[in-house]
Amino acid sequence: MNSPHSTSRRKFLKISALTATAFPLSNVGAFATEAQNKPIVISTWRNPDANAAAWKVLQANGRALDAVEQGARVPEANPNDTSVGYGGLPDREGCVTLDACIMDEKSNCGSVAFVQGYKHPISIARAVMEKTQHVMLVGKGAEKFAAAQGFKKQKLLTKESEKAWKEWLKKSEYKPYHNPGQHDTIGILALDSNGNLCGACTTSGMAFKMHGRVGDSPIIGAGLYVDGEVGAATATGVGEEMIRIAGSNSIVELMRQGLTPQAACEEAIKRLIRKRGEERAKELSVAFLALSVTGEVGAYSTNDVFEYTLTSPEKIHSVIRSDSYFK
Ligand code: SD4
Repeated sequence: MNSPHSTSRRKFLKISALTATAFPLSNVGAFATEAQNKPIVISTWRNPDANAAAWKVLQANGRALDAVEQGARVPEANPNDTSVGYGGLPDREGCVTLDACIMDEKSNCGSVAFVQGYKHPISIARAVMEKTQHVMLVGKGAEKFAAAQGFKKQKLLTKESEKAWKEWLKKSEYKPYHNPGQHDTIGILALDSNGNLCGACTTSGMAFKMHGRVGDSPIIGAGLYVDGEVGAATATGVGEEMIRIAGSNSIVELMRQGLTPQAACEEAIKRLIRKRGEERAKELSVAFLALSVTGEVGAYSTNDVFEYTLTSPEKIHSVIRSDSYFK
């Protein structure tokens, strides 16, 4: 009889063999030389205003890094976006705690997690990247750093979010596994006209999470990964799932082996579903978005609620429905 290990090893070898045959490793690096340098921005969910802010930077021949930061700052400042920044839904203790990270074409990166009292964690993450020797600062340390950098402290809990929290407290049921359509963390990827690829991701995390919980969004490799020679990926949904499979990094590595961004996103979602089993995975809302250094886009999600916003010279802030595993 086969052990479960030998079965899954065979499955793995089958997948690896397919990948290797279809996409020989000699393709590595091909992306960089074929880049057409057409600017493009993609972001998770319906985010035309964020894309517009990023596009403004790219149209002025600016850096992809500035574009993704400017884009991410838009939902961070919007009180009606209850998954990001100001107005984000709080944890179960009523605290709005924010996670964010940013990464450039040379794999420089900065990240903050469990930050309270600052509206723009993405800009604090960028300051971590550019002004410290570290990649990640969390909690009080990140807040102390933000204050020293001149970021202004402010209250992030709006009346509406406080009301939603008080309502939640009545039953205090945390159901992150059945929440389709409720996620609107922004992951934003941009390619500038110099062929540089950068990404940013920012969120207030899962509503009513435990105090101190950190999701995938500030974790380099889980909620965001960028390799300027290959491509970039970002994620939204139940963060614990993306962390388990190092989702965004896995997608970029699959692209390095020659998979299209679409095929790579699909493989990451299928990997997650194989591990969870279809029954349980049906209740998981997870989506990935990817961009190759040649400007090719991929998007795939577990359930059919995910959409993303694309801006290119041909398509101005178009909202596109992603394909999904469960229809
Ligand atoms: C998290 N991935 O903290 C985030 C949640 C999310 O829209 O995507 N919310 O797990």
